[in-house]
Amino acid sequence: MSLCLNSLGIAALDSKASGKMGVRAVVYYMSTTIIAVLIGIIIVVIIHPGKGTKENMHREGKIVQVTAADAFLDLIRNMFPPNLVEACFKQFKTNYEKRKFKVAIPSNDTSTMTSIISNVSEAMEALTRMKEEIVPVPGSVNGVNALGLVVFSISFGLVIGSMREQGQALKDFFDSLNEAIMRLVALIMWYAPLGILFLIAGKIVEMEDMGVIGGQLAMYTVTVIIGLLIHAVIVLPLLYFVITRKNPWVFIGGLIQALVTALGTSSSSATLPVTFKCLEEINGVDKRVTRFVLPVGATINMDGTALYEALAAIFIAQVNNFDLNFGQIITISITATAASIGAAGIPQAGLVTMVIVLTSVGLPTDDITLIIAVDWFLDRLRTTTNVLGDSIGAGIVEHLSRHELKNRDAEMGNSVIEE
Ligand code: DAS
Repeated sequence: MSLCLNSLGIAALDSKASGKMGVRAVVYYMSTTIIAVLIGIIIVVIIHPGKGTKENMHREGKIVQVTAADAFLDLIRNMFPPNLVEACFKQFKTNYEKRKFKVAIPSNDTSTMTSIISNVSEAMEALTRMKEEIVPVPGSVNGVNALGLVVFSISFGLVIGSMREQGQALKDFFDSLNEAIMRLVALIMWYAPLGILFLIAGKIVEMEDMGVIGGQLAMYTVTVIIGLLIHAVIVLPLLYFVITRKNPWVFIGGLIQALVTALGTSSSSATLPVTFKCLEEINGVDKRVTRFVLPVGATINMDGTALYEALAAIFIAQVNNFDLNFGQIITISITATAASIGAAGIPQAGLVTMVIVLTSVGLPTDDITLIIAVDWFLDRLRTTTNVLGDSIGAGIVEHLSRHELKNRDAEMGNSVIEE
């Protein structure tokens, strides 16, 4: 918490540079999260780990088997005057009859588009309900709402920055406090490998107690691992190379300690101090960037979690023999993105916010128990992906902000010369 408060506060001091940086960071967060969700959906549909073992789902209204054309045209039909669409709908349907896609949609009257909207609003309502019921406040770390901390830190830093000389004492205080915290973290880091060893050893013992996991669950685990690997080993390094033209593997090599800590702790927030040190001291990323991008990223940018939630929701649908239609897939994409933003950087937060995704398409939330058995392991992998995404983001934002940062240095340099 104090690290977030300090680093964001100091970052906000330089409000000119941080304004543009903030926009670049948010654009990066959203685009990589959406790519991650798409990877999750594509990979689980292709591998299809969930065989319909549970009896067919009984939902209000009857489930009818219609072609994908119907579902898609149902979407279009409600956008144009009925007579025009009815005509082409009939024509399209006759041509399309041959290729039957198994798409199950509840035979309700509302159009797919409105059902997306109603599903998403229902999911958002589930999120607020969840805030009261299951998780005190998404994004909360040790009882403090990390998002609230982020907002306070930035505004506090902006205020100090506007105080000029009057704020100097506070700025010096936070600078030295930050230095002290980073030294304390360096001390703790030396013990981290030992702690990680015992953390994972303890979990492996637990796994043996649990006995062999079902074939479907094994396939599901493999599917998640493939999805996360595609995002972490292909998409993110490629994005870094395309934008910065630098070797991503050198950059990622500098992050090993942070990635191992993420693997061991399953917590982006707990890894944050190590991520700071790896980026600033090994990769040499400008502190004005890391202090802004990392705390916000650790709280709202969770590519691994987003990919996982979309994938797991579709896996649960498959196990329930429930074929999702186009509209429901869109709903899952939206709610998985929202759920990953709402998830805290703490162990298994992604499992909790999965409630939103399942609720949004009417899937049984108690089926989360199907995947809990392997979640302690998959959580480590998605947390590592989250930390990698935040770190690559810092590298990219620094590269895109290099001109502003140079100008700021020049201005600061001039002011030092003037003084
Ligand atoms: N463990 C969370 C994190 O720290 C991710 C998750 O639970 O999905 O990033």
